[in-house]
Amino acid sequence: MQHPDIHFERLGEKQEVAVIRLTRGAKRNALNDGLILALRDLFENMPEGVRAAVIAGEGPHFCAGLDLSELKERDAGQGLHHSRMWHAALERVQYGPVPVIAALQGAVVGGGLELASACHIRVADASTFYALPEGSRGIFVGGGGAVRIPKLIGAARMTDMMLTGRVYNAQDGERIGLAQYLVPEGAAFDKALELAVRVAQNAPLTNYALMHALPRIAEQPADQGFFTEAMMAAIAQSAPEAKTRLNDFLEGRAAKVRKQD
Ligand code: 1HE
Repeated sequence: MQHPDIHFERLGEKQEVAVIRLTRGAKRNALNDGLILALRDLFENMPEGVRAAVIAGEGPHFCAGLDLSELKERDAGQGLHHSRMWHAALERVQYGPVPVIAALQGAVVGGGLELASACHIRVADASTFYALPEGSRGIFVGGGGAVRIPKLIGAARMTDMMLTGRVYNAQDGERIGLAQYLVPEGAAFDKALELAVRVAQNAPLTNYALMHALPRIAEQPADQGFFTEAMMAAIAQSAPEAKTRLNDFLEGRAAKVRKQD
């Protein structure tokens, strides 16, 4: 994958983790159309053997959102298609081939928060702050934020962020559910990579179920959700890998669950 504003590399013992770094630091990793399309292409063509991904930004900020310099010339029809382009790209992140962990620092704003909310796990360092400045720029979210962000923090908090320009700091962001992990300043990437290596060790069907079945089940009425859950459970447990792992536990070869300090 070649794009001037994305650095792609593979890490981990078996090169099982894809690291995708936005390298447009001079523009605070603002997402122009080229970058959005490159992200889409990258997730559509993830190399064989990759089992988890980390997304990070170059410099002190994760992402300043939509590249505002590209916005001003668009009419309504172009705006619609532009938003749908973001949807298609971030859909590939959320429902793509592998779980994605966002390493957050500094600004996670506007479309940057939309990108982060399409990821499966968010790790924020202490410098992180979250905002939806669309409200004050006279626009609206267009990258799937209206669907994904209320699922994380509720519609009331998102409404407040957009109506008042409220900025959440790293601690409050973790408290309300914008990130699942809060780590000291500068530590987000290492923590995200550590988690990605761990996620990559799961049975692929378990990861698939979490990425593709769980969010759909959560949208279904309970009766249908229970049924879909049963289907997914049956498929996952029938895989040879599941049987091996269960035997490993029963024969004392697998790690037990231990209390964390
Ligand atoms: C940009 C952008 C951008 C920075 N588009 N160029 N997003 C926003 O409304 C956030 C706008 N950005 C900011 O509030 C600040 O830049 C930051 C808090 C992210 C960082 O501040 P700082 O002081 O570190 O950097 P800076 O000096 O403001 O910016 C450095 C350069 O990046 C500067 O360009 P330069 O040529 O003068 O050096 C900025 O113009 C440029 N830059 N952010 C374009 N966003 C699918 S719909 C989604 C809708 C949205 O995302 S709306 C929210 C957009």
